[in-house]
Amino acid sequence: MTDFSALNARFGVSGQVVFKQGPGGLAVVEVANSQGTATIALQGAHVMTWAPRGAQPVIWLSRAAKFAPGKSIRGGAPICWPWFGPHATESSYPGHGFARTVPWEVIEARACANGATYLVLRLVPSDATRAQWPQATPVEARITVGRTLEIDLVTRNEGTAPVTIGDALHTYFEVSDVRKTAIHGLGGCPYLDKVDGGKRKSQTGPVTIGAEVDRVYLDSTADCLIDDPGLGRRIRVHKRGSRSTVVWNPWIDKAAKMGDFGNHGYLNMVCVESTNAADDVVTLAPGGEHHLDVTYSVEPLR
Ligand code: TA6
Repeated sequence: MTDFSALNARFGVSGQVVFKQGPGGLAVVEVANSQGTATIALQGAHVMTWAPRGAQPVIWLSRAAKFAPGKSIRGGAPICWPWFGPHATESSYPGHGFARTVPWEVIEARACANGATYLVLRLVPSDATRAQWPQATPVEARITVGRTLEIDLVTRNEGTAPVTIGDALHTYFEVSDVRKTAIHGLGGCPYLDKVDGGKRKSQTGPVTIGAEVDRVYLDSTADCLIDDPGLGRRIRVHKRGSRSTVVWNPWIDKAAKMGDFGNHGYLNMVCVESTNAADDVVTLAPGGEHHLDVTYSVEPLR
């Protein structure tokens, strides 16, 4: 049982940060400051909502999302760690790793001088996580909520041998109509087309979506720009420590099978994921640290 009084006494920030019970009994942090608002589940350090003050939500959270201990939440910014996609050798291990379904603890919460709020959460290892990942690699999510949202996922290798990880911020974005959305920043990149048997292809121009899309873009380090004429806005995804990007929309049939997308939910979302996926894994030397550091912002679409 989460002791909310103790959490609020230790980490609450007057007028900005409150810990409380959220949907499905999950412990959440509600952040509200002069620049923006966010809700973050302690399970998975999962940013479920974020909006700059006075603006539309930027992050899509499924209306049919299920909230339960040990289950991943459909929408928000799930953290995939310490591998992306299926485990390389153990098919019984969870897809996208275990980080998004286990508890994280609060390390720090404070108001920043510029009015934003800074939080640090750390994954709590257990016998179950150690059985799948015995390596000594503490991982923290350093989250800044303001007019922009920054999530810096930091992995440190405290062991004596090199460790290879994959990771991602599998972020779902809210769009007015995905069929009228264009994603810039991936032109010229090679990609693995997972809806076409993993064939290697090359992107020409912006990515548009009118059917199921599941692609791993390689050599992708530029900002991704999600242009949404319906909402008159451009979402910018600026990343460091990631050389691949996944673009995903399940489209109607897969969304219906998943059971937590809601009716037509797939039309109002697109995942543009800042990843270390496929061959783009990260090897950390002993003592080494990796930052997957992503800043999300919104600008008017001209
Ligand atoms: O990142 C794209 C992807 O790996 C897809 O293949 C897709 O099935 C998805 O993520 C969602 O995965 P999840 O485990 O959250 O259902």
